Amino acid sequence: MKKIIFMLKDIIEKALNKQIELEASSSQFYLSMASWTETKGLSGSSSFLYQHSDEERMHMLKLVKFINERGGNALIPALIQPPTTFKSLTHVFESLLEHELNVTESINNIVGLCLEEKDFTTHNFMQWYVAEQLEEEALARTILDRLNMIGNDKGGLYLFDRDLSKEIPQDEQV
Ligand code: OFO
Repeated sequence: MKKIIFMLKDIIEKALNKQIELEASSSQFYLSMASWTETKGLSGSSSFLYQHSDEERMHMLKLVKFINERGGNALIPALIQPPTTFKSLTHVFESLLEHELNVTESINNIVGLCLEEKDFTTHNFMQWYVAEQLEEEALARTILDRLNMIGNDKGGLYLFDRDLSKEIPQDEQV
């Protein structure tokens, strides 16, 4: 039998299920970016993005478990086709940052809702996502700064791509 600590309010459950959808869409979007960069020979960027896609799936799973453990029902969303082509590597990371900003807004809305509803357990759970968004946005901005510095320099792009693969822990490389 499930150990239920407290029942989730419907309004919170709905918001968390919407977040599952958003994390799943992040995973799909970054998977598409990974595949596109792979076809362009950008193997470092591609490994980085495959890994990022896996992380987003983990973010989604954390929410699934949380909802179910609290007596709710996690809803697994249908897959939506993400964009499949990009103008450049800079465009990839600009899209990634834009997507992350939307995710942050959604997380902040849930945190606000938790306070309104006095759901301090979910509020506490969501703090992990708040911290994660801070890291993800900072990383995306750093990557974009580097790309903007490189501009059209092919040698610089080669080194950038090689270095990006080094940011992935060995045991997590795809
Ligand atoms: Fe789940 O952190 Fe990005 O989207």
